[in-house]
Amino acid sequence: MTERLIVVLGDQLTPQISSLRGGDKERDVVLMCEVWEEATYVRHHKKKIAFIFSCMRHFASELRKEGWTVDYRTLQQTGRSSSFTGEVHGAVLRHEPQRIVVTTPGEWRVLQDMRVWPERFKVPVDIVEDDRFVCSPAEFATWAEGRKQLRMEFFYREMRRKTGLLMDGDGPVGGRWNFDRENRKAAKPDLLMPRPLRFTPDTITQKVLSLVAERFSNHFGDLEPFWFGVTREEAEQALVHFVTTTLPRFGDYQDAMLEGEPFLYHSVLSIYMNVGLLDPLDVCRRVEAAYRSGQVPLNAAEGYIRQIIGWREFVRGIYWLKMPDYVEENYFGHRRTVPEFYWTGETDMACLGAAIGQTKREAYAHHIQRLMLTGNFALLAGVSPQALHEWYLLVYADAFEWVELPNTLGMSQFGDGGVLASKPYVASGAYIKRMSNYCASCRYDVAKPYGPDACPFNPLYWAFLDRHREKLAANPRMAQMYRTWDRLSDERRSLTLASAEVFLDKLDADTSPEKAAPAVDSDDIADTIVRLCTERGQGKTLCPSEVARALVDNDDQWRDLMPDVRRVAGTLAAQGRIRVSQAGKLVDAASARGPIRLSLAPQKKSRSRFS
Ligand code: FAD
Ligand code: DLZ
Ligand code: SF4
Repeated sequence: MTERLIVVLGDQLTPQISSLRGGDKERDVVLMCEVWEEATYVRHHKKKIAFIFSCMRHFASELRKEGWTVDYRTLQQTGRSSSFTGEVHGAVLRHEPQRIVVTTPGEWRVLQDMRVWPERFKVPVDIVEDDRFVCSPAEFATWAEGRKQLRMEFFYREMRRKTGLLMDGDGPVGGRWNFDRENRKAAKPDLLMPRPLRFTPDTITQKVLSLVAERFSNHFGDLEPFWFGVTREEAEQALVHFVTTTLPRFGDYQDAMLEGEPFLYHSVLSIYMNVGLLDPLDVCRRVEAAYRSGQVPLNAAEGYIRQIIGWREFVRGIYWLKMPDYVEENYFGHRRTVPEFYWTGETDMACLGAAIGQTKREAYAHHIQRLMLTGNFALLAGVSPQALHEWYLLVYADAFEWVELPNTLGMSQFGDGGVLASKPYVASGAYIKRMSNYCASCRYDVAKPYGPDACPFNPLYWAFLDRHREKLAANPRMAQMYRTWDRLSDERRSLTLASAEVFLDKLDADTSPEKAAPAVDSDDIADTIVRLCTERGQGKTLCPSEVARALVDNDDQWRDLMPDVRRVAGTLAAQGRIRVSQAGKLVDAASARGPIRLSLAPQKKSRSRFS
């Protein structure tokens, strides 16, 4: 009989991961599974699925070489309706383990599913901490407690002290914690650009590429050329390549953007760190060593280390501190759907065309493109942070909810009202012109403030500030912008606002009706829930997606309606008209994460069954 069934997920590909550490190669079985639900709960970029599946298959063979018994289930074996829970169930039947061990997943949704496993499988489940981070969620919560504001810079100093990275006794090396002032140079096209290391797909990767091409052809993005590393050795080579060729200028050009240069001086290592092929702390130590041996300047080393032990750790702390409510936050009440061109890359705006085009090709855009191009535009245009969150989660190969959600909803959309950022990251075309060379080849004129040829970022920027004055004017960091806006003539202001409106109307008209966010009345949702539950019959359940699909007759729209269906279901449950359950237990529709089921409220005599 198997002692432990050790479940290893697609972003837990670290031989020393906590779930494996206490394991026994003679008596335990490792379960790894490619499952449909993980690949499709958002329609991930084809390259991302291929990357994860190939890394998983290589990791399984690495574990087998080390003597582990691995029960690896390919997508061909698990099939179209597979999920983690279904696969673990199958493995429990096959191996009859005495307990299940798994490292805490990176998504709240998956953790909620796991919490049901003990009762479902009648086997104890140890969900052990993911200690591949410098700061645990508990430590972050302690740090955050009692603070009026959570600011990365102060958290980062703590992490420097804790790790000893770039420390000189009790103080920072070089006398300053942060060398960002030196890191805002605009890149010149004639600079000699390094490129991330590329790898040729081996036979395992080639098989995965065929699988993804066959099964996920309707997903976003280009599958090939596929050049990501998929093993620990390849990730290590990519790290060495970065430190020796690219890191020296990472700091200088961290905020720059350049036409035809998707990677600039960025490391393209997040994919490897996020799935577990590189240890983030080890990466930082190697960067520090490069500084201490004189290979790279301090502004580069400090800037890079701050991204990892500062931002990466900080956003994870926020995620676990604020979930599950965080994902629903929408400070500005933005409702617009993701513009059509975010899916096609076809736009006259040269900067966005470049960022989205490379996102399609590479499943990668660097930070400033994500923040100041696609993020900035979406915020100015009033795109729903939830819709945008889904977009970012599916388009980037490094996107896992713990890191993507706080960056999107918090940093980029200010959807949390300032938990993560002290002010919205919004900018007009002037910023983009300063930091890039996109404007030179754009059909729009970055110098024009309004009118049909004006750079759309310009009127949208002022219209955004004007629209949200009540929420933003009191923020001291925004005061100067409001003063500038108020100094403009009435005529100039109204021409600017009109220009923004014309642009947004056109944006809406260009968004295909299939993708437009459905507007369905709450009463209609309530009627449909009750009707479908009644049709299904007493004691039978249905999925909220069935309600959403019944309300909109389009394959893409129903997802956008899901938050509303859950909200209305919660109201109906509070009124005692229906019940909302998860794995047979009554739950609160608003706070429950993971799949819920709806059913008619039981008649009085059967009510005791659930009490
Ligand atoms: P580099 O520029 O070389 O930076 C070095 C490393 O620092 C990265 O590999 C990454 O591990 C870390 N890092 C840098 N900035 C951040 C940050 N803000 N948060 C967390 N880690 C950071 N990063 C992800 O890993 N996954 C995501 O899904 C993700 N979504 C984002 C969404 C938005 C809207 C924004 C604005 C940022 C997002 N980021 C995300 C952060 C950042 O853009 C990426 O980490 C970075 O672009 C990855 O490329 P790189 O490895 O070349 O990074
Ligand atoms: C993202 C992803 C995808 C596409 N597929 C799988 C999979 O088939 N099997 C798996 O174990 N993990 C996958 N993942 C990663 C999981 O979604 C990830 O573990 C959760 O998002 C938790 O971070
Ligand atoms: Fe982007 Fe505006 Fe410049 Fe065009 S003019 S590239 S839209 S910032």
